[in-house]
Order: sequence, then C-alpha cells, then structure tokens
Amino acid sequence: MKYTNPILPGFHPDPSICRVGGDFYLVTSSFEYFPGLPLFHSTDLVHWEQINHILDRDSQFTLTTEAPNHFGIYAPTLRYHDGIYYCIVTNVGGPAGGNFFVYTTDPYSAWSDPVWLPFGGIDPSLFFDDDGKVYYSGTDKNIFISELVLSRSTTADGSVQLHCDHVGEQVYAWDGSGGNNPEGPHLYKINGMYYLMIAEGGTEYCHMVTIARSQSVYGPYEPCPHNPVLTNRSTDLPIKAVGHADLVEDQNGNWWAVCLGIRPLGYPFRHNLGRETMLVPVVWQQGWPVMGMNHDGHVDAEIEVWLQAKTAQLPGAQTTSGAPAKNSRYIPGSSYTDSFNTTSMHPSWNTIYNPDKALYEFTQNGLILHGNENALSSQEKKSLVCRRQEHFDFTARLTLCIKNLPENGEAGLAIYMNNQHHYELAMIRHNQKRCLIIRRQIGSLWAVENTIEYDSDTVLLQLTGSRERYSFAYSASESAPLVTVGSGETQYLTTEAGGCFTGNYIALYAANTDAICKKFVYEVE
Ligand code: 6LW
Repeated sequence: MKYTNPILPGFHPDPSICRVGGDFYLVTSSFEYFPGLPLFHSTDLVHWEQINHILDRDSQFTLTTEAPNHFGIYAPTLRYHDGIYYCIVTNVGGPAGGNFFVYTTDPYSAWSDPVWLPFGGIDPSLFFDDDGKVYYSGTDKNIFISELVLSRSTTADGSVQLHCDHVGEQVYAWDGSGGNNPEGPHLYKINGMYYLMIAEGGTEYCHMVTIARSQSVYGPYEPCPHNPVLTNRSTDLPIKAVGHADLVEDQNGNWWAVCLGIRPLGYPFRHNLGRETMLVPVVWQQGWPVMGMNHDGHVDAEIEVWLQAKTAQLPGAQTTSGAPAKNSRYIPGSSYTDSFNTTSMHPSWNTIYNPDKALYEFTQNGLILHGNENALSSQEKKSLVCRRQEHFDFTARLTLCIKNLPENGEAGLAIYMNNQHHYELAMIRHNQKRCLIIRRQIGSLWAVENTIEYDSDTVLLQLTGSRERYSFAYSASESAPLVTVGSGETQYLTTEAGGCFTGNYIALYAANTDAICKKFVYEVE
C-alpha cells in the first residue's frame, strides 16, 4: 500500500483514532473554532471523509474569547466500548472550561451533552480494561492515571445515559524520558501488558512520542529502551514536529499510529497550515512498537508498506455503522464549491466561538453576513465564516454582493491566522465612495496597501496561496477579466510569526454592514 502524508491536510492536530469492525473514526482538536471536534470516517485509514462535528451546540461547550489560537477545545481522545462511542476532551479557558466526555451510540448523529469530570489539566484519555474497569489518563504537569466509575441508565425513549459516579485517586504514573512537556497520554492493554504512550518535547520541532509498559495499570512503568519511538527532530525529512500519537490495530492485525506533524514553508522553519494529521505503520518487536516505513521511528511524506497478506481485504471490510448517508459530508483536501443555496452550514465551514445567530444567516439565496461593529482585528464575536487552508497552493474565489454599504462598512475575503495576523481584499465605503482595498495586518503593524474605486454592488474576489505569497485579484463577474490588486508574504501569517496551536483559515467576513456571499470556490490542482 502506498500513501502520502498528511492524511488530513490543514489544521488537524492531536488526532485520536478508534476502530469498530471495518470502520475507523478519527477526531482532531478545534480550539476556538465552532463547531468543535471534526469527526472523520475511513475504511482504509488513508481516505477520510468528515461525517460530523462531535460538539455542535451551545449546551455542550462555550468557547472563551480570551486568547485566540491558544484556548478552546484541546486534544480529544476517541474510544469505542460496548456499543458506545466516547470522546473525552478539555475546554481550556473561560468560566466554562474543564474536562468532560460526550458519547453516542451512533457517531453520525448528535453526541450527548457533557459528563464533567473533576480533573485539572489537559489531554484526557479513556481506557477500558478487560476486567470492566475504566481509567482516565491526563496531563497535569505530569502524567496521571485515575479510575472512573461510570454507570448507564436508559431513558423512557430508550436512549442510553452515562454518569460518572466516582473518580479514584490521581496516580502519577510516568513522567516520560526527560523531555519537556510530557503530555497527550494514551493507555492501552496489548498482549496482557499495559502501555502508556505520551508526547514529549513540546509541540514544536523537538516533538516526540515515547512509551513505557507495565504489568499493572498504575505502574511501575518500564520505559521502552529505544525511546523516542517516533520523532522527526534533527532530520532532513519534510515533515517536522511529529508527536501526539494514538495507536490502532486494523482488522487484519496490522498496527498503525496517527500523529500530528507540520510541513514548514521552507527554511528557516515557519508553518502556516497548522499541525496536520499523519499516518505511520507500526510493527511490534520484543513487546515494543517500532514505527515508520523503514522502522526508523520517522514519519515520511510518502509511505509504501507491505502489509500482512490478509490485508488485501482491508478497504471496506465489514461496515458496522450502516449509517444513513448524510447529505453534507466533506472529503478533506478536496476542491469544493459552495453555492450557498441551502439553509445549513456545510461541515467544512467554521465560525469563531459559539455562533451568534444574529451574525450569520444561511438562506437559499446566499449566506448573509450581518456584520456588527467588530472588524477582523477584534478578538470578540464578529461576522466571520471560515474554512481551513489545506494546501500551500490553492485558489479561493468569493462572489460577494453588498446592496447598501454604509460609510466604514466593509466585507470581503481574508486569509486569517488570528485577529492580529490577516490579509484581506474587501469592499468598503470610504469618503462616500465604494472601493476595493487590500489591507494587511501583522501584529501591531497594519496598512491599507491599495485602494481602487469600484462602483458596483457585486464583485468576485480572488485569493491565491503559494509557499511564498498570498495574492489578491478581483473581477466584475465570473466572465470578466481578473485584475491583480496586490499580495503579501506567506511567512508573516505563520505560527512562528504570531499564531499558536491553529493554522490559517480562508475567511468570509463583514463589519458594519450586511453582505451576501453568493458563491465560494476552493480550488486545488
Ligand atoms: C495539546 C498537547 C499538544 O494539548 O499540543 O502536541 C496541545 N501536543 O498535547 C495543544 O494541541
């Protein structure tokens, strides 16, 4: 089997995976973006489809506006046990923060409201032991394990409800191999041994995965003699900063790890696509996992593996979900056109924070952005609908219509890292005139770099990305010629220049005016 990494391009960090029969499910962190926790399905581990968001309503979570790119929904773990799918996660920051899990019997449908757990820290994980006991592992400066006593009840309509009746003592089990920031633990039982796999080195260029094993769940844990079992630090490989992994065994007995990694623009390292999801083959030798195509503990961009012969049947073996098709799935990394003619939001779109319904309206005649007074630079709730930048090279086109544009009203198409780092092509009204402008903000520096008078209420705005530049152009209609307006360096909209845990988004936005988005196209070669 041959495949390329990433398997989920663009901002998809902290992947967690589980298998149910012939179906794999995978979830990634979402930070301040809403809905939270995109959920993916695959039958071959390489081709994924986004089927849902696990957190899709206010009763499940409230995102804080405190720290863009730093806070919100961190590092979930996805597990399946005895007919129930569990996703455990942390909402970081704000009064509604903390650790909780949600669950469902059908991953294609709505997930439950949260069951809150009284633990501090981040990166929670669940482990279901074969004696019926359930354990929580998490990161609170170091890695701890605690027992959870869960119970089930059934409501009058037959749906399952879960409760946490008791939590055990927090036992600090292993603090890793000496790297900074031991975090992201996952606990497994494999061939009768408990394995505790964690990330170390911070989610930067020294990131790594280490593992330890024990005969008892609370330890003592014996570190693997060849730790780190996965890292790309100090290599020339194009994928960097690999870590935060989760293991899965396919239905044919082959093992795999999903992990995060980044693809820098070039040297010196800067990355704009966020932390992406990678897939690595794993074999077991002397009771320890050996990862990577060449058994060297590295993640390659192109991987060819010779699987056990029986794996020929892997794609689509037996599907257990039998779930009804949803009309709005998304294949990550695909070209995509939205004609905005339905009243629901396609799963590739996000808002920032829990949406204020007064700011967006999905109608059959277009997406109406009701811009409030908060412009792009505000970290408060604003009228902004966005989707991940998944490729270095792409073209995005937005057909936008503003009927009545008040003085200082504006709407447009932006490449957006956060409220302090974005470039945009916008229609504005300034000194009683309608204009198109290019504005760039890099930290506390900002400038309007080009202004063109434009006397029509409809415009097509185009954004083109490359490793070097983000470039903007416009035209009066789809058939009219494009006019180049300007461009800015890609490297200033990178995590290293001013971001944190997230990647760049392509954003449609409005401030101080109503604007109708008629059509959006994301095109990759
Ligand atoms: C996450 C931690 C990590 O909680 O980054 O790479 C943090 N690993 O485990 C944010 O995604």
